[in-house]
Amino acid sequence: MSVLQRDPQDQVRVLDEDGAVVGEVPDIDDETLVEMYRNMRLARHFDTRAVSLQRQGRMGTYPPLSGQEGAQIGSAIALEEDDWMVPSYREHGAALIRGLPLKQTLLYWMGHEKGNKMPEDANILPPAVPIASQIPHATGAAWALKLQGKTDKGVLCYFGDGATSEGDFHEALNFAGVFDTPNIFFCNNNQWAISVPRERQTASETIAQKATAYGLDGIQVDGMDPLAVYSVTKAALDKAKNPDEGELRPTLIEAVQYRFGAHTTADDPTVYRDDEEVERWKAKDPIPRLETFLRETGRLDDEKIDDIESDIEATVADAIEAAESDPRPDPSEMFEYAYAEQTPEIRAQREEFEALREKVGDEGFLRE
Ligand SMILES: Cc1ncc(C[n+]2csc(CCOP(=O)(O)OP(=O)(O)O)c2C)c(N)n1
Ligand SMILES: [Mg+2]
Repeated sequence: MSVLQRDPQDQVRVLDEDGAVVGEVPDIDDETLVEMYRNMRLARHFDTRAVSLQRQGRMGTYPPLSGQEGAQIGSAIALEEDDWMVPSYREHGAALIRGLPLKQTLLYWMGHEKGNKMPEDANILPPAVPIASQIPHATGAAWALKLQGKTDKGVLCYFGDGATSEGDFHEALNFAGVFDTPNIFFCNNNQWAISVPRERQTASETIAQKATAYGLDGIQVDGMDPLAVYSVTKAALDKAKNPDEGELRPTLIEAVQYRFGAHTTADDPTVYRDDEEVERWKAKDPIPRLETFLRETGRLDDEKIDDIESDIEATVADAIEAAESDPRPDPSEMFEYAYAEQTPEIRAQREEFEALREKVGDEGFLRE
């Protein structure tokens, strides 16, 4: 029976908090398992460095991902090359797996418009900051694939628990059910939408159960268990591409997890949540859990971990160096990168901006 055929209240788990096996270990080769671990460590290290760059005034506002590596890497690794990823603004780890270089993520948060320009072959959309706005885009992209007869590709869309209160979420799921599109809707339920707790977001017992209203499978997974996340995402992708008779393609996955840090570097979480809560969730940290499993099954040892550590430190340092040495962007770049061909409105705005720049000079924009 598919892992998706269960009650939306029945959370899927593979590893417990101590890394012991409590469910069905997915069929993943040893190399990919170690890659999963390496990328989770890389995402954590990148995150720590990014927060410190912001604190040093070397980067703008940044949304940290620590605590969410299991959900991001576990799901992204399940994608095949031709699948699509539609992220929110916190998916730096998932995006890296899809082929978005760390330098590009840094440029985005350093305020370079070029940070919006996704590599052509990575099949990923740019970060979406307006909450839930990316979910109808994901349904539209999946519908387009279906209309083109390309249902061998799935579209994995990430959003937060707060996004499920937006109309866009409901419209996107409803449409996906009616048009039977190859979508995986992946909710990163990290318990908070800035300072609004999960229980103020919805009276539903789970977010996964919201799928039922749209006729879709809804599945809750331990989002800090990368193996469980991989299992459900892989099953949802397989079903999106190749449903059984009577099955609908789309799935809603609720990955239950916690963000260890602030909402963004502009937020102070100590004013709305207590240390005891943070400590309770830190005990579920996805990284040591996977590490214990990999060590105990002979896939990882001290020597390999040392190699991984020095490799990720060098990788992140190189990305920072590359991003910081990128030339300062030209202000006109703000009109680029959103469309393959500029719309008449954007062209007109650009012309107006350039004429004004000519007239008053760049200094003129800085006057009070
Ligand atoms: C449409 C819209 N409304 C409000 C905001 C301001 N805002 C930014 S993040 C956020 C909370 C989102 O929480 P959630 O969906 O749980 O995602 P998380 O940040 O926890 O990953 C809000 C309200 C926004 N960006 N877009
Ligand atoms: Mg949230």
